[in-house]
Amino acid sequence: MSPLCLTQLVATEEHKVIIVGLDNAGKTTILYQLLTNEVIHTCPTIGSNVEEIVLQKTHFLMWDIGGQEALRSTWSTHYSNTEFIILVIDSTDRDRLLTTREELYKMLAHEALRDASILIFANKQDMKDSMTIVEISQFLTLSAIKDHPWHIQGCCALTGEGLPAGLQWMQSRASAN
Ligand SMILES: Nc1nc2c(ncn2[C@@H]2O[C@H](COP(=O)(O)OP(=O)(O)OP(=O)(O)O)[C@@H](O)[C@H]2O)c(=O)[nH]1
Ligand SMILES: [Mg+2]
Repeated sequence: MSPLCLTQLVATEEHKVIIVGLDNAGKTTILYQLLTNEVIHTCPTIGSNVEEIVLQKTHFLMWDIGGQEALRSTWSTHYSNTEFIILVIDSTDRDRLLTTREELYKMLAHEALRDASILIFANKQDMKDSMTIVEISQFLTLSAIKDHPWHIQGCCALTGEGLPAGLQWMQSRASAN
């Protein structure tokens, strides 16, 4: 293989990302806001959407997976080779934060996600009654997570606020590996 081919291969290395979280959290809205800088009209995702997002030569292949209860058991079929988990939380959904917490710890204990880093998007920060990053971090006991790199970022998928900062964290982790 010529050095040029090798350079091209390295330059197009893709980092696999799964976007998970309960239904209505805003996963699909986030994916397409990242891709197009626009808000798209979404329907509940049955199955998955996959898109490539490029940030400063870092290529992320992002799988947005449906979050309805009946679909959550299918998340694990997407786990192999995952480098990043993006967990999206509807910050107004106090009633289901416990369910999110259970799903988070189930994922972190999964063998196939042993080496994955986790970005938590506390979405819908535009809503008046949204929980703060501190509240969510405490409820999820994030500071106790020692075996996976993690980061929590507040965001609003409608305006895009907070999304670049989250992506930037992933990019810095991707180049650290
Ligand atoms: N106010 C507000 N609404 C949002 C935000 N992000 C998403 N939404 C709305 O939340 C609803 C659900 O968004 P989706 O992106 O379809 O949610 P999802 O997580 O993909 O849901 P499933 O596909 O069922 O798992 C839509 O009506 C979005 O417009 C946000 O930051 N603020
Ligand atoms: Mg969706």
